[in-house]
Amino acid sequence: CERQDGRPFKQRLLVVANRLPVSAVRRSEDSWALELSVGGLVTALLGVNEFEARWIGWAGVNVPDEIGQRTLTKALAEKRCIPVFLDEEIVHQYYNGYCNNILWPLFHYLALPQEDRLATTRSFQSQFDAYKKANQMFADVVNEHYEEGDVVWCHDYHLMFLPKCLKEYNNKMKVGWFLHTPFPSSEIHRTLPSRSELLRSVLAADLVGFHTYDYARHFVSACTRILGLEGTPEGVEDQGKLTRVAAFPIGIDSDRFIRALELPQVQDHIKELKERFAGRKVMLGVDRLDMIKGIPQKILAFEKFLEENPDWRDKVVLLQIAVPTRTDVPEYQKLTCQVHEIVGRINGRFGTLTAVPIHHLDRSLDFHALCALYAVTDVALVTSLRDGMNLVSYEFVACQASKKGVLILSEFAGAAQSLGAGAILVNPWNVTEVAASIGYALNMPADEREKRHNHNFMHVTTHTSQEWAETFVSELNDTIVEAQLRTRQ
Ligand code: ADQ
Repeated sequence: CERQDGRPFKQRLLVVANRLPVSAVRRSEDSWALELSVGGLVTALLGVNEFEARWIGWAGVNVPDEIGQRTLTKALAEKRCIPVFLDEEIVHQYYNGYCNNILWPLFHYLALPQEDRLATTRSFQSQFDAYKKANQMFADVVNEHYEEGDVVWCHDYHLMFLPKCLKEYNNKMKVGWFLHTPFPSSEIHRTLPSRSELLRSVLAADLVGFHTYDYARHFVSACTRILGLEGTPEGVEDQGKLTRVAAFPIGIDSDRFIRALELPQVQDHIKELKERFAGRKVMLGVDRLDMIKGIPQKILAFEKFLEENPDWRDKVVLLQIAVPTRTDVPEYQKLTCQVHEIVGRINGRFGTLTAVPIHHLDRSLDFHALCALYAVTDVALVTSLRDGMNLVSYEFVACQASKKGVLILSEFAGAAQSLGAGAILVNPWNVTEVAASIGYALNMPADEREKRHNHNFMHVTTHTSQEWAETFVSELNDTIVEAQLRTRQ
């Protein structure tokens, strides 16, 4: 396709997510420092050349003044980013409240403590009102920048109300929505006071995507049981309008990891780590410090393994790298203390004057250090209590071409559906089972390790993030064509 001026035509993709892929720090009244934060979604879309992507989202800072908003908008435009300005009160009610205190635990099957449950019940309506207001603010910005022919891709549980707002502005807008977390069983979703409004709003989209077939099925059942709508193999039908619902499992940019292993600085890191842990097997956990990741359960399973296998005590080390998130939330502060307490107790119990069994870091690692760690690991431990997909397990596999280490993976992570044949699947709540799996993984013969690794490596290198993004957007384009065909018939 070409434009009239002869330049190749690229379809514009408006990616709408709660956070922009850059963090902004104010240097003076009218100057900003911007730092690109490379998360799963950013790297997924960086590799997609078929579209001209623009990002719309919150920059993570409160900018109450007109000069600040004008200068930040200008600075972000150079990075193809468009800001949505949310004030502190909205952020508190919409982001900390409704998104992180209500939807996040619910979608991960986590019950709130009794006192939080009562407080949440009291503040529910005001938080939901703020959620709708914030989603409307995102819609205003999308609508302002939308041009005919654009596709709009909304992301995650923060923006479930957005498809409806967008279609109210312009029914012809092509709108897709993708959920990065699990979608829970309809029995869980139906406990939400706003259950119907949220479902109806998501159904306004042309295409609704999830990581796994199970999540898609739960969503369709919720629409059937709660809204009384008909589920079809393609999606959900309401008065002749079909919303396509399907699974689009995300991947990683595996080449980026594989290439990084060749870099001299990564090779240096690998050498240092090998020397540091010579004579010991390395086990690794890399997680955001979040309740869904099952970090205490993982560490308790490791303790059980050491308890039952005294011969291994000075021959294995667990490196747990945990990036703190949502540090202002008391529940997360409690989790940090709990993890520190368990690690301290186990190191006191099994450590020696020269070595400790667990190295726990409360921080993020840079990309090169992370690749080196993945490469020297013998056994990776992913024990999420629930996880939409879990990209850490993919990243580990991508970096294991020479070592062929073992992945122990929670059956409650979406990744269990794609890497299950090569990984050892575990129920993270069952500490005895995880401890036994650690022993099995550490003693696994080389030919079995190789077979398991090859299976997963093949998957990770062929189901990439680029393929994920291209498939979703191309299917979104097709749904529109289908809809046009139907109206023409
Ligand atoms: P997350 O819950 O953040 O993502 P995950 O998929 O594992 O979980 O992605 C985490 C990313 O952060 C990975 O790229 C990892 O390398 C990085 N990371 C984590 N800890 C780190 C550390 N200590 N240092 C450096 N980097 C670290 C959400 C959902 C997931 C879903 C993704 C993508 O919860 O289920 O897989 O979105 O859809």
